[in-house]
Amino acid sequence: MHTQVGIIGAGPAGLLLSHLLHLNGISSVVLERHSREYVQQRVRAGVLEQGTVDILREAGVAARLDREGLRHEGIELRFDGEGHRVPMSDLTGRAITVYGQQKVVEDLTDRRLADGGEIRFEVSDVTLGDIDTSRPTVDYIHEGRHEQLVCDVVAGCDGFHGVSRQAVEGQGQTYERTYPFAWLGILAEAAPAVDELIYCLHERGFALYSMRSPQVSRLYLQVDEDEKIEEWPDDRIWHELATRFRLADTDWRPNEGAIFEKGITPMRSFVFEPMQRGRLLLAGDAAHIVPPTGAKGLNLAVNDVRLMTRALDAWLNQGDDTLVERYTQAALERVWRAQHFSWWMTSMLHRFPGDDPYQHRLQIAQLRNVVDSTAYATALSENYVG
Ligand code: RFL
Ligand code: PHB
Repeated sequence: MHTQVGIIGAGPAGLLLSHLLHLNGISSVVLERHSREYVQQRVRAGVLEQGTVDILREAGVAARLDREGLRHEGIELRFDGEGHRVPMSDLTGRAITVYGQQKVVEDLTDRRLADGGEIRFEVSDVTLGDIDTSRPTVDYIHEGRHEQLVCDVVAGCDGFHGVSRQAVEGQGQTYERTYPFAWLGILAEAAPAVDELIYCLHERGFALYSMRSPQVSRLYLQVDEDEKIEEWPDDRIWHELATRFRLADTDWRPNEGAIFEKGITPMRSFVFEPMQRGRLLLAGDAAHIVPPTGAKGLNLAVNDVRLMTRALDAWLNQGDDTLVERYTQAALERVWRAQHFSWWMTSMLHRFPGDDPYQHRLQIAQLRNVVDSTAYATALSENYVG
């Protein structure tokens, strides 16, 4: 079977790429390892930058996002038992939208299928052929049969554990940092007790208050990197959240409710360069990941796809490969800014093993700078809203 762009992975990067290519008259086939149901219930990101929302709107896939997305104009930084609002929109003129990644994935899948797009779920043994030829191939197994895609270009959108990066791993450079802690995240049937996100530093570690809707809270706790989820019964989670979010001299605590999702996420920074080699281009988590503290992962994936669409449009529709050649350089500019921001937020807001009280006071001093100085607060806001 021939298609212009063979896309590996039906996460946000692969699905959005397929849709944007379609709008530019370019054909694609998406190959996904998991089932449609599995991909759509996978709980992940929640914060969309304004630029991400703009792209989804321009692409005509934001009807539900516009109805259900929660527009936020600030965040709270909480430390030393006090909350401090960072008025991001006043400082930057831009805002973020809280809208679950699952919903983005569902909206894009529905739209691709409604437009007659080809997404093959539950494929296995995806193998890339020679990417240095002008007709690269992708072999895979679907419904027990061996199939082959013959493409002009292969787009590796298969996330951090995918196969595309492996095809070029020996020919590039990786930059990596693993953090010595993880995030335990929950979804609960509980009305959020706040209107905006709270990023909180406590002596016992980081906590984050987020949400998915007026009825559903999304909360995170910093835990040890080798923490076992079985060691966190619901009562322990609520008790720890109440402790970390406590405001001095009050009994303020998150609203509690039935926990219907619980998971532990490792914290890692990773960049692979270059993001293009021969006829293979990488986008999203396949090429780079950030710890979730800056809420950047999904937004970077969307930015990569925006740049890749422009490059492939110029190449496949007009025969001009200049933008393809420049793809790595263009994408990495934002990637490294986001790497720095995510590292900075992570360092400022987490307890590291071996940290002494001196280190904790330094973190508090840094946070005070951010909330007291317009320059610091603006820098944080500009990076956060994107
Ligand atoms: P994905 O979403 O991992 O999708 C890759 C897809 O490829 C499939 N796949 C394969 N298919 C075929 N053959 C193979 N060999 C394959 N190997 C893999 C996978 O099944 C999957 O469907 O990557 P993509 O599209 O690049 O999207 C990246 C985002 O998912 C990720 O960056 C964000 O979720 C990160 N992230 C956040 N980003 C934000 O912008 N804002 C946030 O608030 C935010 N919070 C988060 C996050 C990630 C988290 N976790 C769990 C990692 C919070 C958490 C807890
Ligand atoms: C989320 O709502 O899942 C979320 C929000 C902010 C982050 C990370 C995750 O920094």
